Amino acid sequence: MAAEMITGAEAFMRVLREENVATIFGYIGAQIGRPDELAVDIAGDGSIQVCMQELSTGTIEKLPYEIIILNNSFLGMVRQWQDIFFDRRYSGVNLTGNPDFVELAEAHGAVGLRCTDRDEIVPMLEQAMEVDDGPVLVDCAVAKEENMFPLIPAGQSYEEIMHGADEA
Ligand SMILES: Cc1ncc(C[n+]2csc(CCOP(=O)(O)OP(=O)(O)O)c2C)c(N)n1
Ligand SMILES: [Mg+2]
Repeated sequence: MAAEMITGAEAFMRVLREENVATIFGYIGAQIGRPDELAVDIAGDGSIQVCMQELSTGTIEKLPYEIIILNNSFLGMVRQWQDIFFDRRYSGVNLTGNPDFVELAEAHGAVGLRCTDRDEIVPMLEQAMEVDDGPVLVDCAVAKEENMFPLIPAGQSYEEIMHGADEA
């Protein structure tokens, strides 16, 4: 779901997407393949846990990529479907037991930063981009239960597309 937030960015950056967990592993290959550019993984707090041990690869190989975690303490895309189609009967989606991602980054020899306020993000990203001898992980707290639209219900067509309240 995190990758859905990148709108219009294709003009200045290449976006790797695979399903909703977006860029699992892809950013490491992208960084190795294009050493003169900066690979940025915009990840969910669920998806990063599939592969975050690869931070050690970044440390060993001195890869400068950034991992930006949009941390909503949920498997948000799955939670959204349970919210809309299953009467908010949540099952297996609450990630309040998440590890401390900043400490995990540091345990892998990478730099870990935590962003809890919108005003912090720009200076924090600038700080992250100054590190060029290893990965930086930025753990960003975001709204826990924000839904993502548009959405097409399972088995239906584009005619049944659902828009959020803020969308035309
Ligand atoms: C390898 C893999 N396992 C499971 C899924 C199913 N899946 C799609 S989105 C999602 C939740 C992702 O949660 P998170 O990374 O926290 O992103 P959020 O939706 O909260 O932004 C899951 C489990 C998948 N796409 N790929
Ligand atoms: Mg999440």
